[in-house]
Amino acid sequence: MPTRNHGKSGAVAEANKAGKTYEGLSRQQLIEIYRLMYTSRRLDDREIMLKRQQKIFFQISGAGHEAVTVAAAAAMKPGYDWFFPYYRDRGLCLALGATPEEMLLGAVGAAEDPSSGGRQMPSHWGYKRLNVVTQSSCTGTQILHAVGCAEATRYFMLHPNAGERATGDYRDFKDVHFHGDEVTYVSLGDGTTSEGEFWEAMNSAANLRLPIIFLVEDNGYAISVPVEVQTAGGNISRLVSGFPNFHFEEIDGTDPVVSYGAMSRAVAHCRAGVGPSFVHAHVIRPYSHSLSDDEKLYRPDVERQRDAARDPISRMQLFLIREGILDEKGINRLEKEVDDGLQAAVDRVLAAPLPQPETIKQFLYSPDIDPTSPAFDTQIAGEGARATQDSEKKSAPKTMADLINATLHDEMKRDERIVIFGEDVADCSREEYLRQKMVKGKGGVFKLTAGLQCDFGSDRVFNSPIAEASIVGRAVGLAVRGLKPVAEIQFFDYIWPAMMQLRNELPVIRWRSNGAFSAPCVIRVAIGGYLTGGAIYHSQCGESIFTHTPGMRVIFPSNALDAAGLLRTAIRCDDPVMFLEHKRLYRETYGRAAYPGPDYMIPLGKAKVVHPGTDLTVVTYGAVVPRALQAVQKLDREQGLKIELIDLRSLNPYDWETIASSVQKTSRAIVAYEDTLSWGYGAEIAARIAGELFEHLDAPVKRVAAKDTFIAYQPVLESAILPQVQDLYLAMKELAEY
Ligand SMILES: Cc1ncc(C[n+]2csc(CCOP(=O)(O)OP(=O)(O)O)c2C)c(N)n1
Ligand SMILES: [Mg+2]
Repeated sequence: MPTRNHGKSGAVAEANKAGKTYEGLSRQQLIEIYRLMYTSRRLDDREIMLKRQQKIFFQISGAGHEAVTVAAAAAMKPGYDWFFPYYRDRGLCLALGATPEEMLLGAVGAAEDPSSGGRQMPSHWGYKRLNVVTQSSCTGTQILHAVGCAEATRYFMLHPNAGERATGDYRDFKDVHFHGDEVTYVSLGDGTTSEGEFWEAMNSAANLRLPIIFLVEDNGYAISVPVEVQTAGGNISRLVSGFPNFHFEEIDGTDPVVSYGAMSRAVAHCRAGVGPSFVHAHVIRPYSHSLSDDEKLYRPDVERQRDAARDPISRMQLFLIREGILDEKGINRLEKEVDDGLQAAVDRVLAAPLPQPETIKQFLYSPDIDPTSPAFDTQIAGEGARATQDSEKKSAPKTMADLINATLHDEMKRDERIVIFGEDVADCSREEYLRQKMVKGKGGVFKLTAGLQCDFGSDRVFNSPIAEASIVGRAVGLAVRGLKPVAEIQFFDYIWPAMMQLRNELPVIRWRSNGAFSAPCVIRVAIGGYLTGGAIYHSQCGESIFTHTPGMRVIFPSNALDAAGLLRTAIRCDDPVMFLEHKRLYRETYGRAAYPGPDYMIPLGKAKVVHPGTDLTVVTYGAVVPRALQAVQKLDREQGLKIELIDLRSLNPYDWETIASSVQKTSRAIVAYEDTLSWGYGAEIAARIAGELFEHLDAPVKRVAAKDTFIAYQPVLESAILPQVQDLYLAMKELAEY
C-alpha cells in the first residue's frame, strides 16, 4: 500500500532492545493496542454468534478496520477532543474508553445502553463522557456536524465567556466545555466520499482552516459497489489533493504503527490551528458488509484471500512476535483474558433490564424547558418607557421584517452564544468595504439580518456557501456544543438539499441518544407565495412535511408582534425550531406593531382568536390569516354572520384546546391553509375535529387550500391556484348555510 509523508518502516534488528519506540509508541502501548484490536474483533465475533442465536437483532462489524481506529484513538484524548465516528469505529470507541459491556448493552437494546437506551442499532456510537457524539445510520451526515463542532472550538476561543451558564433560557441546561487546542475527529467510508455532504464539509473545513481530522477508512467497497465505481479514478486522495490548508496522509490502515504515526501528525497539524487533516487509510473488510449481506455474491474467493493476507489482527500478532514484544504464550494469555472478560460481559448483558414501553416519547423534546409554559408568556414592555424621542420612534408601528430584525439584535446582545449564518445574511463579507464605509451592507435578500454583522462582528454573523445541507448540518454541530445557531434558509423552495439533516438529524438527536445530546437551534426560513410573479421556485409552502417530523417545533406567525414574541421563545427554548416567515407578510401593512421590548415572548402552542364569533370556526395561519379576516368581516357586514377566526401561529405544538372549544361553540369548522389541499397541514386538524368533535358538528369539516398543482408565474394563474379572499368567503358562506 502507498505510504505518503511517512518516514519509518516496521521491523529492525534491535527490536527487543528496551526503550525502543515505534512512531513514539512504547512496547507496552503496542501490547495495549493489540489487546484493544483483538477485543474489537472478538466482540464482533460474539455479536455475530448472538445474532445467529437471535439474541440480538442486527450486527455490523469493525473487522479489518481495527488497526487504524485503535491507533486514531491513541493519538487523541477522550473527553477532551471530539469524535464523530461511523459504525466501523468499534476499535476507536474501545480505545477511547467505552467498555465491551456498554457495546453489548447496545446490541441487546438494553435500557442502560449508554448510546441510545435501546433506540438505535448497535455500533451507532454515542458516549457523552468521552465526547463521542451520537450518530445516525445516514452515511455522511456526521461530517457536517463535525465541521460545526470544530467551528465551535474556534468560536469559544474568541468568546471564552460565551459558554458561561445563564438562567432563564436553554443556557441553564446546556453545558459548555472546551479546550483551545481540542481537535474534532470524523470518520467515514470510501463510499461515503461520493456524497455531497462530504464535499461541502471539505470545502468549509479548508476555507475556515478548522481543527478537524477526516479519516477515510477505505475498505474498497460500499456494500457491493467497488471503489472504482464510487470514486473517479478509484482514489479519493487524488481527488481531494487540491483542497488548500490540509495536511494529507495516505496510509496502510491495517498497520497500527503506521496509522499511529499518520494520525499523530494529523492531530499535531490540527492542534497547531493551521488547518484540517485528511487521513486516507486503506483497510480491509474481511466480513460481509453486515450480517444482512453475503459478500460471496459479488467478491470471488481469490479477492477475499488477498485481503485476508493483510488482516490487521494476524499482522499485529506476527509483528509483536517478530519484535520480541510478546511471544506466542504471551499472546495466548492476553487473548484468553479478553475472551474470559467478554464471556462475563455477555452473561451480564443478557440479563440486563429492557427499556420500558412507557418511555417511547421521552426526550423527543427538552425535559428541562417547556416552551409552552407560562414562563414564556410575557407582557409587552411598559408604557413608561415612551417618554424619550428614541422610544417614541420605537413605538411607531413596524413591519414583521423590522421586528424580526430588532428581536435578533436584542437576543444577540443578550446571549453571546448566538451565531447567525446562511446565504447572504452578512452585511458584507469583505469587511474592509464596511470599515472604509464604501458600502452600506446587504444583510439578507429580504434584509432581515441587516446591520447585525456590523453590530456583532463577522465571527457571529457570516455568509455560508450555497450549501443548504451544510447550513443545517453545521448548525447541528454548533448546537451540540452549546452554541445557539440561528441559521437562515433563504427560500423554503431551496430547503430540500438540507432534508436529510432536517429529517434524520436535527430533530432526532435528543431522542436517539436517550437524552445524552441535544441540538437546540433555530432555522429561519422565508416561505410562501402571493408574490405576483414568485412562480414555482419562490412561492412554495410545505410546512406539513416538517410538522410530520417528531422532535421539530414549527412556528408560522402572521403578524409582526407574534413574529417577535415567538422568535424570542424559539431562541431561548431548548428544542430545534423551524421558524417560517412568510415573505408576503414581511412588509405588509397588516399586522404592523411597535417593538414590544427585549423580553417579549409568546409561548409555543398558543393560538390567537383574531376575530371572535359563534356561527362558524375558521382555523388558519400565516398569509391566509389576513385574507380570511377580510372574508369574515365581509360576511359580518353583509349577513351579520359571527365567524370565529383562529390564528394558530404555532404548528407544532398546536393549540388543540382553542380549536376544540371554538368548534364546540360554533359546531362548524373550516381549516384554511396556503399549501396544496391534499395531504396538507389542515388535513390533520380536519381529521381530528371530525374524529374527536363529531358529536358537536352540524356540518362536515371543510378545507380551503391551494389547488393540487405548482404555483405559476403569471398572476392570473397564481391567483387561480392559491386560496383567495373570495374562495374563503364562499366556503364560509356555504358552510354557515349548510
Ligand atoms: C445516505 C445513505 N445512503 C445509503 C445508505 C445505506 N448504506 C449503508 S452503509 C452503505 C455503504 C457505505 O460504504 P462505505 O462508506 O464505503 O463504508 P463501509 O461500510 O464500506 O465501511 C450504504 C449504501 C445509508 N446508510 N445512508
Ligand atoms: Mg467502504
